[in-house]
Amino acid sequence: MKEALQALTAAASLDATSHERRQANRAQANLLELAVIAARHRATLGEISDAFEKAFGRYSATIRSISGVYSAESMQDPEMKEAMRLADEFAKAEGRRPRILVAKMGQDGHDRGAKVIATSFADIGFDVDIGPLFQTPQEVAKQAIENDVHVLGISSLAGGHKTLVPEVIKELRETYKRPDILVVAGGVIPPNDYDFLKQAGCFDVYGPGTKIPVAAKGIIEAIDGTWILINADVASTHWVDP
Ligand code: B12
Repeated sequence: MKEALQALTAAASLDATSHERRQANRAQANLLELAVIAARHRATLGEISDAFEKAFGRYSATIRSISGVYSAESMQDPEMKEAMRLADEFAKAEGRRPRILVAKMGQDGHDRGAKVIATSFADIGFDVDIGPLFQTPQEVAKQAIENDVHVLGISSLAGGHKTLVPEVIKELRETYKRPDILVVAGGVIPPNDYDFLKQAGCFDVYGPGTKIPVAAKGIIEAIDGTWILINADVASTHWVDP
């Protein structure tokens, strides 16, 4: 297996060099074939990826979000107007807009929901940060702290929510002592798991078909003091309506 992986890296390294060498190499080495050979020698997908990474480096997706699309469609929606009004009021009272980090963790590459939320929440009046794909809970918590967000919004569509969401909450609470950062989750999460996530400290879960202004309104109300977190340092959260 070791030799098969080395052969893969060597061929990939040639491929990653000059155009001329690449052309010459094309005639000699088929990277897919070498990857299949490595797999037949019981190399894992991770080991095959590592062999490529040595030659090509790690791919980093650039996440772009655009503004104005959602508001252009929904300006007349009374719920949208209400959510925008709340965001403006929050900004007046707090001196800054409600700020959210929309994050993706684990091996989940479904980023459309995260982009929809990031774009529409920005149109509603949030300051929005959107994290890269494939982050660890530790990286996400660090980014949330560095960006000084009010809310961490996790988008999860690949079944990692029961591990990753509690881990990021633990990181915020135990490493950074920041139980005040509200954590919400969204995406394809079985409704049977909602209570588990809430017990772990998630404020709410927003599944497929979520009405965006309704979610935005609920989140602003949660962070502007309408709801008070009274028992943050235990595993479950308790909210009271004053
Ligand atoms: C599009 C899609 C893909 C695309 C993703 C493209 C992309 N760049 O996002 C592609 C083709 C790449 C893909 C690949 C795979 N997919 Co897919 N995919 C889907 C599909 C059909 C739609 C997801 C989507 O984009 N919806 C549209 C967005 C706007 O909706 P949304 O994300 O749900 O977001 C809304 C709410 O959930 C909420 N929300 C979401 N996030 C957040 C965050 C916050 C903070 C808030 C407040 C709200 C919120 O608000 C949004 C607006 O209402 C779903 C099935 C489905 N109907 O959901 C399967 C689905 C998610 N995929 C699935 C699977 C299994 C895969 C693959 C593993 C398939 C495979 N064997 O290769 C791979 C995994 C790739 C990877 N590394 O993750 C499964 C996941 C099952 C699970 N949860 O365990 C699903 C559920 C299909 C199924 N029924 O089996 N997929």
